Amino acid sequence: MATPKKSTAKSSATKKAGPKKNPKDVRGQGDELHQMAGGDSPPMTTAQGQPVQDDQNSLRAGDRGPTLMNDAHFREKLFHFDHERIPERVVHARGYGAHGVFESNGDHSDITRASLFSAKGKQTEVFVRFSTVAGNLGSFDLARDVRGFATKFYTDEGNWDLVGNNIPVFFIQDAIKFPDLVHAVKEEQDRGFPQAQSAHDTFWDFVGLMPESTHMTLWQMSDRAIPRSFRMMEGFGVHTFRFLTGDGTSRFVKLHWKPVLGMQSVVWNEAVKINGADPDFHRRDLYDAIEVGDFPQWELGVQVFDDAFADEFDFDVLDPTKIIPEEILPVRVLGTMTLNRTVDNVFSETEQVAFMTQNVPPGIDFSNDPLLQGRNFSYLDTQLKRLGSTNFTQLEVNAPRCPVAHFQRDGHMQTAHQSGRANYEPNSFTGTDRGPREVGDAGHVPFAQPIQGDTRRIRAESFADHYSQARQFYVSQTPVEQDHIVAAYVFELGKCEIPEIRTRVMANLRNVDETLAQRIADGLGMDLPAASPAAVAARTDLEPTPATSILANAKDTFEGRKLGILVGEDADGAVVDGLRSAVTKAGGQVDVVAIAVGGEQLKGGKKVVADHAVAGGPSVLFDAVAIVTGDAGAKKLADEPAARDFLTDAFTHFKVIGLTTEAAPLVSAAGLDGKLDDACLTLGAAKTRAEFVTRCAGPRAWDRDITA
Ligand code: HDE
Repeated sequence: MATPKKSTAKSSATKKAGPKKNPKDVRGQGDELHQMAGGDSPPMTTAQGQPVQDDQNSLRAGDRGPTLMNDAHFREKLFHFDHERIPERVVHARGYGAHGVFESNGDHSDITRASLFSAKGKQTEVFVRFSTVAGNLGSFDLARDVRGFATKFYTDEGNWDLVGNNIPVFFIQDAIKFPDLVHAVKEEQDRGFPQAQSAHDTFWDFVGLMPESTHMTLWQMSDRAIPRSFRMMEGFGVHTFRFLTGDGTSRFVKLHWKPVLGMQSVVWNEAVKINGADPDFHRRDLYDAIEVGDFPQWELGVQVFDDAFADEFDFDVLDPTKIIPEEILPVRVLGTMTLNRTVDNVFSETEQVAFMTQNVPPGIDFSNDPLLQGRNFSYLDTQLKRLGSTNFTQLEVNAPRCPVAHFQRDGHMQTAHQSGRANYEPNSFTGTDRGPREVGDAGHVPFAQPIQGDTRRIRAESFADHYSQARQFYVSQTPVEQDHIVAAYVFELGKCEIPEIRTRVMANLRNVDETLAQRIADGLGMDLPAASPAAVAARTDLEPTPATSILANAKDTFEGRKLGILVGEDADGAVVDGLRSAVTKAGGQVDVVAIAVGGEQLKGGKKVVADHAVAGGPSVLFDAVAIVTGDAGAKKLADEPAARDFLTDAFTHFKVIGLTTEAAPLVSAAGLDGKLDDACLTLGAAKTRAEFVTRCAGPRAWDRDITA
């Protein structure tokens, strides 16, 4: 039995009261470590402002006695810690936010009186939160999922929340089905998995039984659901909204965000590996871009139309499972948003930001889209549940930047100084005692819509066509994108354990496109079932809409993208430096990867510092790669499994690859002898480096033969 240590400190209970220094031996190494950490510190206080004597040791009765309940600092510290978590969002739990500014490109008062669009150059502060839908807060960024794209505009006539997605249509037509949809896609209740995945029985069970989901499911199986970066995805308001002018004229609008960098996505196998290598890939990308001053930008635009135009379509513009092709109705750009500031504190800002579709300033109003109407009802509840007080609008990230004046009072965590005598209206006081008054037509005047009809639970017949636009989307994709859609269905349905669920989805897909259905069935190794009954057969005469394709609209640029240079021993430093400057000139970034993160010895003895060890910096983290090595380094790289994977993955992910001639042993070890194509460029003199970077700006090598 161990002998109890003898106490060296005397009991303070018998001593005179007064400030006392802790004996050094009680703090152990604490003091020294703190000194090593260095730096000037402000005095630590409790939340009540009292200076803290000791933050290392709780208050004890005697040297080895029990902890005392009158240690207010300890009690407060643990109390606060125990309450740190608030409920995560039911959907869109995993998100990342940033601040920025929206600038109007002109006076758009011909379509809306919304003040943020009233003059060229007018700036409005914004906060944006991007998110995945299904995964929990701690899930990974590259899940195959819809991305939320929610923007809060702090306009001078109150906040406008544009709570959109990166896919222009939705799974359901009526808000009453939203809880069912979300239950189906989230982890299954009897097992608690899978997380952040639609590839499971309950999701496909639900959508297989809901033909209205088919259109969105096609988008979700497309590369839109695995974006390369938040900075490279479009955003959509999804619903039809209304814009109102000063004279009360109403027009319908569909809202669009267009990324200035153009659209880019990753391939599925890459997404799967990114999730392992860097689960925070998207948030890191956004954070890094803003921190280096490479501010992401989007143009905000609208498709504007009136009732007569809406009536020309077979479908209903109130149906959120439909788009209006941009080829038929082009997007009118209203201005540009720039994200230029990362958050200071993720909890206070990104977690506590409260978006609500019903937040609209004068000049913006709603249509009768039943999904939008349901959302307008729902979002307020969520905020109360999550933020715990009706005063959530007073949190800095949610507070309007324009003056706020009303007679709403009190409540938990009220921080506003609501002074003056009258807290009701009407009142006969004057001056500061009187309080605010309504402003009539200067306020938010809702669109005066005549309403008639019987009270019924109905789905309008104009909402019945579930397949025409699904088909239109599929045929509008490039062959490469169609391949990806097929592969995604094969992957997802392959994860379903109940064959009938798979069969039902396939029966729906036959209504979309026979070739699509056949290709998926072949991939799954199953026979095609009979088509499910369709209320309205898919129209085959709709013109394709190439605006929905990512690849058909990709920009020829390396801006905002990243080259990974795998450097081997004895590499030519001039090639590394030359690539770095060429990429920087093209607006991209470079990360150096080496066998060890400490870096690599270059020819001539200089050392290059690495950003990643190759085992932690696989090629999936980069848009294009270069292998720059000397002979000795090439042999070492060839022996290193992670270096071989670096090259084979880049090759099978269709990436542009640059190689110095010395890299040949790695090429052989990666099994690529005789397979390098014209997107694999030899690196050497400045000219070859420039050609390589130009090629990197182009598309991936989609025609590459990646079969063994
Ligand atoms: Fe949401 N949605 N939603 N949603 N949604 C939420 O609100 C809801 C829908 C969207 O970054 C929740 O604050 C209902 C469509 C985004 O904070 C919740 C219905 C679209 C975000 C909620 C929908 C969206 C949310 C969860 C059907 C695309 C993240 C936490 C009627 C146009 C916002 C929260 C952020 C968040 C309800 C459908 C987009 C539960 C009831 C359609 C981007 O209130």
